[in-house]
Amino acid sequence: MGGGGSTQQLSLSLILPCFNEVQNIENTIRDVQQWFAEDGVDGQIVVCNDGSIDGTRAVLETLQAQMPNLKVVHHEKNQGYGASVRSGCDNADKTWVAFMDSDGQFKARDLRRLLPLTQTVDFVTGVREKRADAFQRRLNSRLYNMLVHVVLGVHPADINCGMKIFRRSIWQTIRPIYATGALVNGEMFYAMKHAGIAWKEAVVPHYPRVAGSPTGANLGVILRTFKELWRLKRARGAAATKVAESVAVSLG
Ligand SMILES: Nc1nc2c(ncn2[C@@H]2O[C@H](COP(=O)(O)OP(=O)(O)O)[C@@H](O)[C@H]2O)c(=O)[nH]1
Ligand SMILES: [Mg+2]
Repeated sequence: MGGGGSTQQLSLSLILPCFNEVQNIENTIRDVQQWFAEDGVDGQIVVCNDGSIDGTRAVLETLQAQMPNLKVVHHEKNQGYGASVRSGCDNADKTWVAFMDSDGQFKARDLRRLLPLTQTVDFVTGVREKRADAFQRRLNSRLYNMLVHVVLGVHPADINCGMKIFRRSIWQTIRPIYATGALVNGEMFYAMKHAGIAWKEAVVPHYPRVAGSPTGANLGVILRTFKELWRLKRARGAAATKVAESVAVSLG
């Protein structure tokens, strides 16, 4: 099965934004490799290690020595989820680019749900079927989705679903300029809206985190989410570009 719907082999770079996932990253990478082998994918994995301080770097260096199709990009300091997705995509070499979380909450083989839709559009986004997260996290997300719908005028069902796939040829058009954090997805949808790029969505499973801690549980991240919401709200009514800019500044 090939991206674009042809029967030819799928050429895919899978991006894994990764921050302090020493307990998960190896399993996640091995699971991706297994799926590549099962489905005969011409696959590359690009991990963006975003300044991890928990030993993630050493694990990645060991795996890199064993896996020729594993590329690792390091940020010396933590720059945020959005910056990490961006660096990963900048380093993708294959025809299609997908990204998903490094913590095991998505499974690469579930990209099978998105792939058929790449026959007709160049960007497919996931919708978490039953989100395996705590109430507070889900509530934050719901408010965030509503606000981004209103302010940026884009309407995906699950903006920040961590599983997405797109044709690499559109990357320079959708590449986020302002967002270094969670707004990264909103900015991509906004860019697609203005460029007239069609997208579709597919339901994907979401699995509980089995090790490590979600950053969504940190007070700092919750406050940052609300700060982001507040900045967006204050900027409402201004040109959407200005909105993105102010949010990016607030995320600094
Ligand atoms: N690059 C980068 N990735 C991050 C950061 N925070 C979280 N992540 C990654 O983003 C993914 C989702 O993070 P997680 O903490 O599980 O958030 P949640 O599942 O939305 O609650 C995981 O793969 C994390 O390793 C960050 O500051 N930088
Ligand atoms: Mg998670």
